[in-house]
Amino acid sequence: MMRPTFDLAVYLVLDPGLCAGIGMVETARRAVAGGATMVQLRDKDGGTARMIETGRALKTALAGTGARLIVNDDVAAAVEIGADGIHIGQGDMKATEARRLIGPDAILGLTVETPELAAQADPMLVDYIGAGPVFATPTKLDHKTPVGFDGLATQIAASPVPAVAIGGLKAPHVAAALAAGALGVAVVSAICGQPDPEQAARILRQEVNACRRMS
Ligand code: TZP
Ligand code: MG
Repeated sequence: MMRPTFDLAVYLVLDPGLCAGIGMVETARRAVAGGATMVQLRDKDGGTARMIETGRALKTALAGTGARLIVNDDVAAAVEIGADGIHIGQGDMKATEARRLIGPDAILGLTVETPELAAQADPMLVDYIGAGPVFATPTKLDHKTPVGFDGLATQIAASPVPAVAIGGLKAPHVAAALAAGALGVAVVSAICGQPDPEQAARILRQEVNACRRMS
């Protein structure tokens, strides 16, 4: 087996609360139909059993779409689900430990909040960084200090691995995020809980595609 290829263009981070209307699986299904390229299962309060149940349903829903399924924090759940990868933050286990547990064939993402942390991302272990937060956001109340697009660019310039930008990003911010060096945008509330998650994802994807064509 080989590590799956992935495209950070439109990276949906699921939130159980914001997805309450139609649920996380249906939100992901519609977002991917609209052009989301990655889906992260992030369920801070769900516990491993609920992660596994939702993750299996997500895996079925995304099968054959080309979108990658990433699990936040919970390596045991990621392995059980057969997810494409895992995403960890600075407060979670070290990248060496995460890589050891998930093996060589899974994608490993790492959140960074400073250029120093970005520079420390080891390309032998880490496949991409989540860089930011660009803006303050009510979606994650304990987020670190927002860095804006200049701070984002500094983080990404320091990183030896590709980056996706996160934190309060909506379609009008895509161009600035990509100009700062991000390969795409990671979003929660720009898709989760939107009246039409498919269309919301489509607009984000069109923005990313348009910016990539111009660069
Ligand atoms: N990490 C940094 S900000 C954030 C996460 C998970 C939440 C982003 O949510 P939104 O709704 O896209 O601002
Ligand atoms: Mg984490």
